[in-house]
Amino acid sequence: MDTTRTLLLMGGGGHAAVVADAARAAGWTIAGCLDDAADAAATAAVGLLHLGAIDDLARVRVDIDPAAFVHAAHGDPDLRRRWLERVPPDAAATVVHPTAVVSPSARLDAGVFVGPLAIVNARATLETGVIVNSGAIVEHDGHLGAYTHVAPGSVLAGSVKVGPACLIGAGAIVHRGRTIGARATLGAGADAVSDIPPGVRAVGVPARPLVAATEPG
Ligand code: JB3
Repeated sequence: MDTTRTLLLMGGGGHAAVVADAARAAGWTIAGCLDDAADAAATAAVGLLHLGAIDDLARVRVDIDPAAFVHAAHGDPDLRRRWLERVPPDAAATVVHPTAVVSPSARLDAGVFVGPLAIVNARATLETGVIVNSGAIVEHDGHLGAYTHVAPGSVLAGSVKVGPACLIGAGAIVHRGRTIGARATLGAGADAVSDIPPGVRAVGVPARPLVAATEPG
């Protein structure tokens, strides 16, 4: 275990607290966080020292440790992308909780987070900024597009393909070989027996696109 690495978090809310716990357990030293809205008291409440605003990244990194790694820790995929784009490519940290099981043949790109008790099985590929949250399972040959979030306890069976910036809700299931289109959302507990088209929000068992109620007319 390398205990010399320093990690700076972008974001100081709930997800940052989860990433900080995982990173500490994996041997990182957490320098603190950058957060625009939360003040020092708010980030201290989740155990993080508030070091400045997001715009302070370059200065703070030089001040604390020019070799410090950075992780964009926010649930919103667009914000995570915008933040990660500001991090020098060789400084973007992938954080894996030590209780997670990640196959040696899996590929994790920069800025990925894999939470406690998650499983990423053989030949799965996780593009940049992906979150595989607590206890989620990404089975063999799965592919997760950039900034997708697989929420706690969800299960992607073998060879599932998920596009970028998707949300697979807590406890959802995606059947073997199915495709979830870019920016789609699968609701908590949904059971995706079929492909989900891009941009669609699907819920239920079996999962069906959510259609907004029409105005009475
Ligand atoms: O579902 C789970 C297990 N985790 C969720 C996680 C993946 O995403 C969690 O429940 C939340 O839904 C979310 O966690 P996150 O992103 O840490 O949310 P929150 O606890 O609300 O903290 C967001 C932090 O980002 C706050 O401290 C904000 O001040 C800060 N922030 C800084 N700049 C910003 C911005 N937030 C927003 N929305 N926009 C900004 O520009």
